[in-house]
Amino acid sequence: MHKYFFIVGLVALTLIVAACTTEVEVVKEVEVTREGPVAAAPVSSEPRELNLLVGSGRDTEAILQFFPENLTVRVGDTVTWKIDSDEIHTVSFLPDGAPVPPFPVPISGEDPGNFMLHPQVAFPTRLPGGDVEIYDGTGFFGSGILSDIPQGPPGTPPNDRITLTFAQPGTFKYLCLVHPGSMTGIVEVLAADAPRATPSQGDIDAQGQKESAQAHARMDLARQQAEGQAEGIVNFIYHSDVASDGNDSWHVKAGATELVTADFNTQILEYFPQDITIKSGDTVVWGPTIFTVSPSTPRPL
Ligand SMILES: [Cu+2]
Repeated sequence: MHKYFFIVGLVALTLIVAACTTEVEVVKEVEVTREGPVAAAPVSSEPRELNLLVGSGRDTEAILQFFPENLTVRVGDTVTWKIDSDEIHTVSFLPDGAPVPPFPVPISGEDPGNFMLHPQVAFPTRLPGGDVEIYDGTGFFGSGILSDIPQGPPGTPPNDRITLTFAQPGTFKYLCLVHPGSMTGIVEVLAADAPRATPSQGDIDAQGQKESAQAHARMDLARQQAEGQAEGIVNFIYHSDVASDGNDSWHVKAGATELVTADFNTQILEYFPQDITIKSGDTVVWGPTIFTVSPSTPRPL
């Protein structure tokens, strides 16, 4: 395709240059060749090792997403997901039709008010130092809580990744058990000899970076909305002076997310505002984000 455009461009340039001179040389015969559709890259039967990232954002910013979210591999390929976020996540494949394990579960034999993390959420299915797990499309495979901060005794490496070798063709959905409602991904596994080309690590990185840039743009928008600076959004860090006792009631947002597109994958773990000055007798309500585009109520601070 490039060759075709190059030759057409060369012809056009020749005609333009010719037209700008007093002695016009007419090009009578030009050989233009068009290459056919780009041939699929030769299918490699060599198993590959591929890498994806889990989450994004540091400190008070958390993006609940896999980068990239969708991946196509081939039977025999090995995929590693590595945490890239201060927020904790999991990479978990559930058996078909299995319910999502709850995050906290009661502790057997203890007070009903005592809870613990569900073991499928907390712990990896691969034993430390064990062989890479082979995913055949059935059973439960999980990373446990991924974090780049070591959680064990001194010298213990962080549980910051999960590696799986895919042994069966199919389309497999996985999710984060910490954020099961908003953080999912798909691995499509082609047969080892399928004629379709699969993305290279470079393609995967490029797609991941593109999706990450889009997510960070939504994060920027979420902050603008939370601070009341986004177009069409009033500053809803406000106080109400309608209390019957004459005291003011203030609302402080606990956390923020991008609301116009209802994207709950970008989260800001801050209070808006962080600092507030009130008078004795006033009431402060910390609550979830209140969203309004009305310029009349609530009253801007
Ligand atoms: Cu998560």
